[in-house]
Amino acid sequence: SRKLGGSVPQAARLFTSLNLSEFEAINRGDKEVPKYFNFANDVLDKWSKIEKDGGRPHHPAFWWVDGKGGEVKWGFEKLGFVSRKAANVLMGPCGLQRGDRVILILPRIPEWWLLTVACIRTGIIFIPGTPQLTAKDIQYRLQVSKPKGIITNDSLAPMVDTVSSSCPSLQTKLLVSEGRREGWQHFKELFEDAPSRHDCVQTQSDDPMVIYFTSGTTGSPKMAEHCQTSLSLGLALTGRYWLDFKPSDVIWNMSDTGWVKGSLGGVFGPWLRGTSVFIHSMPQFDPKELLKTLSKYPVTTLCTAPTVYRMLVQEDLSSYPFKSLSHCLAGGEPMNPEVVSQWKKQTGLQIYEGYGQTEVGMITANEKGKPVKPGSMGTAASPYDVQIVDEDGKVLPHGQEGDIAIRIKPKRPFGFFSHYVDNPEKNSAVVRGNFYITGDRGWMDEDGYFWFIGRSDDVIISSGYRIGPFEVESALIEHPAVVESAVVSSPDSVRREVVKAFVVLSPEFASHDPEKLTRELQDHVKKATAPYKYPRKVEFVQELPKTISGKIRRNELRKREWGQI
Ligand code: BCO
Repeated sequence: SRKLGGSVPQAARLFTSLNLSEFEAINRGDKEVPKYFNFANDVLDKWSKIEKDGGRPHHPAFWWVDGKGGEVKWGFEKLGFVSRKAANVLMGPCGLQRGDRVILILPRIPEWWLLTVACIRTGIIFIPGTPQLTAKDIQYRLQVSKPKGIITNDSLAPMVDTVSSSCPSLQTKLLVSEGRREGWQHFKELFEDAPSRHDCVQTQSDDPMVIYFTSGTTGSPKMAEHCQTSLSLGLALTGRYWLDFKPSDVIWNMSDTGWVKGSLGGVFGPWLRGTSVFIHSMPQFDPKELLKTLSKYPVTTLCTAPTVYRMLVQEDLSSYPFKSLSHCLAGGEPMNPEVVSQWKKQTGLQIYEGYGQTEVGMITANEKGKPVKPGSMGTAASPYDVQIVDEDGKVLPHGQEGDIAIRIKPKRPFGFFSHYVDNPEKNSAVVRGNFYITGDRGWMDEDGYFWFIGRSDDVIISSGYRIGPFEVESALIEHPAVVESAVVSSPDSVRREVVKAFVVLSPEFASHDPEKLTRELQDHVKKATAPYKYPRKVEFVQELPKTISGKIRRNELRKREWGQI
């Protein structure tokens, strides 16, 4: 049954309906965005009160397990208590203040949630990063975002220490681990001693809240900044009919803490609705472990990447009777219709695909209650007016391929990111006429359903990761064997597409064993940049196709990979 704690209690119903209708009015543009908003104060602390008054089902707001017997359960009241203490750690011994930037790189451990909420309480701008980042990635992030602090664990702290001398803005290093490290403050110790009283800062709705690094075709990742309301209200609301949360639901959102989906499906979306956030922290992804967890815990909603469903349908699903699962969501990359029907055949459950981006959240979705067209990304997610446009920004008729775009004029919709930080060129490059251009190509059918075709640029979407070819090429060129390389997407049955590198070798390496060299280059990339970007396919070539001016024609190589030429 979907109803864990019985019917939604009166107070909770009142809270969700009152606030959501107000927020939806803002979404539609019928109401002004409130001048002040803070997710911790205006949402979490309200749920804490409702919970205290007995108005919420009796299951945790946050429920974390590690599969080895470790378990953490916090109600909203406890979440408030621990995040206030953490807020005092940040503002007290760490010397951080409202408006300061902090890089937050932690795996899926409870401290990530509590420090995220603490940053919101204090108005500290947090910059999440995946724990797969390497020293070089961290150095780049430190140098361009100029944060005052960094929070990480003992696996990543040594990397930070190798690069922090080149980042003069950095004053505070906070270690989340059992052990200690010279030059780092120890979170656990400071947390124990921290007072539990903290007055949430009064943030304005348009104050910055979070910055995500996001990859593009050219250069290194760019900083996309979200304000206090865009992610926490706007994007959570745009995903509302897709996520379909009730306070009695328990969602397991599998996305990493470094991605916007980690916050949308693991913080803002569920907690806006009083829903329980469930996390099984697996050091290494394992489909069998995932299925065991769904059989053991009362997870009602699973949100994960299509690659995960592709891996799951290869398992014997009949051996894992799900305890409570009733709503399955997929996002981050396109889903294939065969997998949707295999999953439905074996589990009886529909997969609802959504399509979104770090910058703007959910763009289209297969919403609960609407017919699903397998293979389609669903219809425009409220309040976005999503269209297919041509190169002049003119709306194209149904059925015609073009750029997937969101109308931003005359009024920029609620939920949009504020801007790319310090990047006027990128800010103007994504606008064409009245539209924000997503960089994705697709078409819309006569019923308003969107169908994905591919990227209009060289970005690779593999297993839900957005990978910039330049980042992989930059890593490859550091290896002595590589004279030059071109990185493009290549088809793959599980990850839909993978990174493929075409490599021109230096003469000294030309006679090396190609298999050994492939592994060496792959390992090199895994060390030089976040490992998820490593080229799963490598081909050695004599030369790369180039334009007359000497620019590598990635497009030609990609088309070759996909059998288009
Ligand atoms: O596959 P390999 O074993 O060859 O390589 C894997 C790892 O083993 C390796 N690796 C990881 N840490 C390493 C390391 N190697 C050396 N040293 C380390 N420290 O690197 C490769 C990483 O690949 P992976 O992350 O794909 O691993 P895996 O285990 O195959 O995981 C599969 C998925 C599906 C669980 C994973 O790919 C995933 O989580 N994908 C989803 C990404 C996601 O959440 N995207 C959403 C972005 S936000 C968005 O789209 C906006 C929507 C609103």
